[in-house]
Amino acid sequence: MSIRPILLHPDPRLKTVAKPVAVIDEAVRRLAKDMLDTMYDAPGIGLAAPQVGVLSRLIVMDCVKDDQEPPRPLVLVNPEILWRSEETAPYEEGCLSIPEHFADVVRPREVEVKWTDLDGHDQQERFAGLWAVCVQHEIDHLNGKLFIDYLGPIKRGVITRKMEKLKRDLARDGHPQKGHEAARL
Ligand code: GNR
Ligand code: NI
Repeated sequence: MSIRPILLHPDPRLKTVAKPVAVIDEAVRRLAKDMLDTMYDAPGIGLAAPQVGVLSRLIVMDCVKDDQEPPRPLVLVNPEILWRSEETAPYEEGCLSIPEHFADVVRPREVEVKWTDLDGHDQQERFAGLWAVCVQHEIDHLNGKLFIDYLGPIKRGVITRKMEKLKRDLARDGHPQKGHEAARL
C-alpha cells in the first residue's frame, strides 16, 4: 500500500497539459496501484495522475456508491472522449485538490470514452450518471483544467484565495486554522 500526497490548488502542475503514456511498464502499473490506494484512502471517486504530481495521461475511477455492490476500480491510460451527448446535466462537483469547496458544473450527460488498459488493450465504454461526471472531471485534469474553471471569475477567485490561505496554514502548522468550513459556491 502506498498512498501518495495529493497536490492542492493552486499549483502550476494542476494547470499543465499531461503527456501521453508511451509504454505501460512497471512504473506505470505501480503509479496506477498507488493512485487507486490514494483515491480509496481519501476517499474519492476518481484521481488523475497530475494530482499526485505525475504529468502523464492516466486516471483511475471507482464511482460505485452502494456498499452492497462490488467495487469497480478502473484504470484509464490515454483516455479520449469520442462522443458527447447533446443533453447536459448539472452536478455539484468537488475535487480532492480543492477540498471543502463544491459548485454546480454543467456537462454533457453521457460520453463515449476510449482508453488503453494496463494490459495494453484498447477499451471503449459509454459512461452515464456519476461515471460520466467523474470521467470528464478526470480528463479535464489531464488537460490542466479544474472544475472551478467553469465558474465565473468571482467565485473562482474566492475559492483560490481560500485555498492559498489553507496552503499557508498547512505549511505553517500542518493543520487548517478556523474559518475553513465547507463552502458551496
Ligand atoms: O472524489 C471526487 N468526487 C467528485 C464529486 C463530484 C464530481 C467530481 C468528483 S471527482 C473527486 C475526486 C477528484 O478530485 N478527482 O480528480
Ligand atoms: Ni479533481
